[in-house]
Amino acid sequence: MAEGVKLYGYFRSSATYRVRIALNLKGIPWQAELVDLRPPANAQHTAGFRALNPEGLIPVVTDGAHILTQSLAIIEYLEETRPEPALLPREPYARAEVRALALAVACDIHPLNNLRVLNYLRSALGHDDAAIDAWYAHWIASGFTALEQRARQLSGDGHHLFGTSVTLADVCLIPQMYNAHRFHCDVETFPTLRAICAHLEALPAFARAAPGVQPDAPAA
Ligand SMILES: N[C@@H](CCC(=O)N[C@@H](CS)C(=O)NCC(=O)O)C(=O)O
Repeated sequence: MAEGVKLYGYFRSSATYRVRIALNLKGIPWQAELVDLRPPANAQHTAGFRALNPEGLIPVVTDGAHILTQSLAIIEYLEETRPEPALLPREPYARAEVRALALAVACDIHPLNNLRVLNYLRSALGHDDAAIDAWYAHWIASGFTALEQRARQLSGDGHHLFGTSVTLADVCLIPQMYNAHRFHCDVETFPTLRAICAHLEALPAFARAAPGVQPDAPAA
């Protein structure tokens, strides 16, 4: 019998958080495999993990013999193999708009603030914590300013980034907002995004995916 879905990740990884939300929304049973990004473990750099993903990045999903990397590719794979409930609208223009919102987070905000980028700023370029926090806050503010404007245009009910049901765009927004809070970024000026997140965070699939309730999270 083929093995079920395994998710290699870490509680605080926002790209892993996206996949946890998608798995939960689709009701797919999954098993967590811990990849501890913290030193001294640095598990993403071990030979064993790099055999799964030479990029040294999480998440990785295995589905039977399939090894999948890149959170959005993973979620689109889940969408195609387990179509219900759909995370992408059917209509092509609407699909493109949802993907654009998701990519605005996953390609234009998140990579600039990823752990390895912050580590490089600190270790190789010699920046201190204040400079790194300023870097982080700058890219959150820049990305969220555009996203807030898009949300005002595209949300159908003030509870979803696009339309009136949960989409891939929401799956990407929530972990990015979590990161913004974690790095003490000012999100007061993004009321539409905050209202959307308040609604989504209370949904069971999102609540069960939250970093703080994962088995590898430190006890509160
Ligand atoms: N584009 C990738 C990004 C993956 C990524 O950046 N993962 C982070 C955690 S959120 C990571 O593994 N960082 C390890 C490191 O920076 O050393 C995706 O969406 O899966």
